[in-house]
Amino acid sequence: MSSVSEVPRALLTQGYVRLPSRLPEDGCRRVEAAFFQAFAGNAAAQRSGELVFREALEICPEAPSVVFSSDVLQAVRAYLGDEIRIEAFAAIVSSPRRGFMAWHAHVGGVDQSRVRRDGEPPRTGPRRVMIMAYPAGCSEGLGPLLVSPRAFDDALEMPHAPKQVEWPSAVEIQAPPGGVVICDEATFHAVRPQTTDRPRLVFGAYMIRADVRSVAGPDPSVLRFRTEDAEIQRLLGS
Ligand SMILES: O=C(O)CCC(=O)C(=O)O
Repeated sequence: MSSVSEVPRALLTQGYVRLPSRLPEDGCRRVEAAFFQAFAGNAAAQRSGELVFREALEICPEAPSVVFSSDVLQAVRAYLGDEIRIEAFAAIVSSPRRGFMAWHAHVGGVDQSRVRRDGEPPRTGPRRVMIMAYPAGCSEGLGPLLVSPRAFDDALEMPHAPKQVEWPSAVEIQAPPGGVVICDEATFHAVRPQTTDRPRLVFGAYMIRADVRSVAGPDPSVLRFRTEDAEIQRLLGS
């Protein structure tokens, strides 16, 4: 993809898009240092190989301003429209101990199973995306992302077993440092196991159209965002 005008078509026809631009290098370095330090200091996370930071601002208040760059927001708005909101925002740090992250999607929000149970309004058009931002990249050895391309109206059912690493439809994405991938909520994705000892960091941000009633959210952590950043305040609806 070389320009933002191609984002809507990419998301409608293949369910994901890699942004041509990268997040700012200095911001990436600072958020990386903050989250890696928190991961290193957590004995339970060292054992399990994964730590999910739902209160990401407590670790690094700058994180949303780094992830919601103007290029990222322009791409999301091209698909969802001008009025968008942050539904959830978290960081995940992992090590090779975690192994394979099984295939899943986020129809209705972070926890798709909860949304199914509570009843999701019909999905008639683009309404939610998941932004995956990689300050240190996800190159070979560092857990490349796997996505299963889909057109917007394709069936929502999972086509293969969640723990089967190699889906015949899978596309592997190795993002460079600062790389960003945006998926429609219905796009199945997974993460290959890491093979290097370096920790891996991903920010997962869920954005919805402002007029969409979110069954799952907004996430309590997002409601606790305190920021001077005017653009982020707008994205919070404040
Ligand atoms: O770690 C990644 O690359 C993807 C994260 C993910 O799939 C998720 O948080 O739902």
